[in-house]
Amino acid sequence: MKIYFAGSIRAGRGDAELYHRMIEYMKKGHTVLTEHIGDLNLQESITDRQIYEQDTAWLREADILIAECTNPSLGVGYELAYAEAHGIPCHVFYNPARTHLSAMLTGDPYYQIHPYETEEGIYSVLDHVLR
Ligand code: 6K6
Repeated sequence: MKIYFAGSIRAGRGDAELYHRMIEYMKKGHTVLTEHIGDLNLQESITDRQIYEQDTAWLREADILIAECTNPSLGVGYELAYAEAHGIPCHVFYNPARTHLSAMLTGDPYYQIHPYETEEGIYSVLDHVLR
C-alpha cells in the first residue's frame, strides 16, 4: 500500500520520535510517501507552494491516510479533509490522556478514529488496518 502519514510539523515537533517509529513500522511492508514527517532534523528546503503541491499530489496518489493527531495541527486537519473529499480511507490515532480530539474529527463518521493508551496499541491497530 502507498501510505500518506500525517503528523504535526509547524504546530510542534514534540511527537516527532513517535512519528519516526510509526513510519519505520509501516515501512516494513508498505511504501510511506511522507517519510520526512519522522525526520528528527527536518529542514525547510522548499517553498510553501511547493510543499502544498507535493503533499496534495501524494495525497491523491495514496491508498490510505494514517494520521497521528495527539499534537493538533492545522496542516493535518486540512489533509484529513482533503483526503475525505478524494475518497481516501483515513485512520486517525491519538492519545486521549494527552488531548481532547476535535469534534470535527470524532463527529465525522467518515474517519476511523483509534484512541490508544500505549504505543503498542498503535501497532496492533496498524497490523489490522494495513492487512
Ligand atoms: C520542514 C521543517 C518545517 O517545515 C518543513 C517543511 N514543511 C513541510 N514539508 C512537508 N509537508 C509539510 C510541511 N509542512 C506541512 N506539511 C504537511 O502538513 C505534512 O504532510 C504534515 O502532515 C502537515 C503538518 O502541518 P503543520 O500545520 O503542523 O505544519
